[in-house]
Amino acid sequence: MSPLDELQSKALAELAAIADLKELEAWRVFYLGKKSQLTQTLRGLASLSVDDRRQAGAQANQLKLLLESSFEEKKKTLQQAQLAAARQEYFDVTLAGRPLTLGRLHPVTQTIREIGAIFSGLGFQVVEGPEVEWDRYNFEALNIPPGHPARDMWSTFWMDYKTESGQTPMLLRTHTSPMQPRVMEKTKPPVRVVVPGKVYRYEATDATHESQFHQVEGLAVDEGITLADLKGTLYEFARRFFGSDRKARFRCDYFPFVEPGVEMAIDCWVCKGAGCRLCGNSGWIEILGAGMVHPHVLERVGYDSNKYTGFAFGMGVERMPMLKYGIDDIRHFFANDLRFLRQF
Ligand code: YSA
Repeated sequence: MSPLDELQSKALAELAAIADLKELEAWRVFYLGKKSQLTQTLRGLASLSVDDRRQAGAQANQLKLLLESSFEEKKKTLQQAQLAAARQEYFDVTLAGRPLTLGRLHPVTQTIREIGAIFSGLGFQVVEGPEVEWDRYNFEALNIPPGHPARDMWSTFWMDYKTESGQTPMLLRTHTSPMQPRVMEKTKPPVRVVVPGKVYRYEATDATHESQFHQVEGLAVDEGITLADLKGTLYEFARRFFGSDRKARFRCDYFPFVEPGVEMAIDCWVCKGAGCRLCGNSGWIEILGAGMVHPHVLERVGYDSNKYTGFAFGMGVERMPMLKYGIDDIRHFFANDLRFLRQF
């Protein structure tokens, strides 16, 4: 084997084992650089006879071409491998981002927040309370003792709670009003709170009634509060929530924990007051019950009813977006149909 044959097989074997571009450059310098054996051989050709020079020159040049093309090929292979590896971590900052599927707040949650924000703006604080409640807060502290016929106004889900002294009746609160005595027990007047939350009624559902729905309770107690404050506050709320073009109406109503008691209604969105199936042909849809807090309720929590007066109200939350956006059935809110929920 001639020295150039040996050089060829050694160079090609080493080239095959090379795994990165740095090693490849060292290989090029060694086998094809100015001081390489091959370059020296080519330079030494001048001292040979014409015949020897022709033969040795042709072989050396052929080897040079082979090593150069093998080098280029290997370089290309290594560069492609390097690019492929880099692509795995490659992040193109110019690409448009993939859209995120964001969730959204349930329309009832949005409504509760909107109502809370309006009353915050009117000086009320937002507080929350328990959904599983004692009889004494849901009824007794509200002037509705056991056996009182007004208990029938709130069909109740009862449950028994075992204590050391036996079974004590508990219930799923039928309204947010039990938060009135709960707040007053812990606070001295003046009081101004709104209480959003879930309430439960053991009753059949229809287009405007659910067995689980939401209310926002309101309570204001201070010296000198009158029915005019109640009406002014609720008119202002209705103006901010529904807009000034909707009509609001107050009528007498009865609740054992207020005297006098009223209900507030808004003109029906479907018939604009003319009368239809949704509003029971009355032209109005009731949104809340309210009144001046009964002196018995104030006295039970230790407030002096000669000094302090107050108003309270309890509004149905679902009825608000129904009126505002023209939703004709309350059951849409809890049917979990995304086509409905995505509209809000
Ligand atoms: C009254 C006087 C006060 O000083 C304070 C609060 C109240 C309201 C009282 N606690 C109450 O629950 N009255 S209510 O039974 O008439 O309900 C109040 C509002 O809740 C209704 O005006 C209506 O908007 C809504 N509502 C009642 N039953 C409902 C309902 N919403 C959906 N489904 C039902 N089943």
